[in-house]
Amino acid sequence: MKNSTKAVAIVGLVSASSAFALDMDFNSVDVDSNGAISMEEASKYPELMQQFKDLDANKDGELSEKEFAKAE
Ligand SMILES: [Ca+2]
Ligand SMILES: [Ca+2]
Repeated sequence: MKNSTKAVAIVGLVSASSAFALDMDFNSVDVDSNGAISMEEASKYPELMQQFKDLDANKDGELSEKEFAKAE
């Protein structure tokens, strides 16, 4: 019971915060096509920014395609 309530709440949050999580793919976020997503590029995607530091496994301040693949 608790889980289904939580799922409904999450669905509500996602639809309220627009659709960028749905069509966020590496090539479109990587505006300059250098193979890495800088913080500046990620800054257009608030949901990505929230995860940026966690996703940046090697702490170089950019997300490789492999690091980005872990984004939700
Ligand atoms: Ca880039
Ligand atoms: Ca990195």
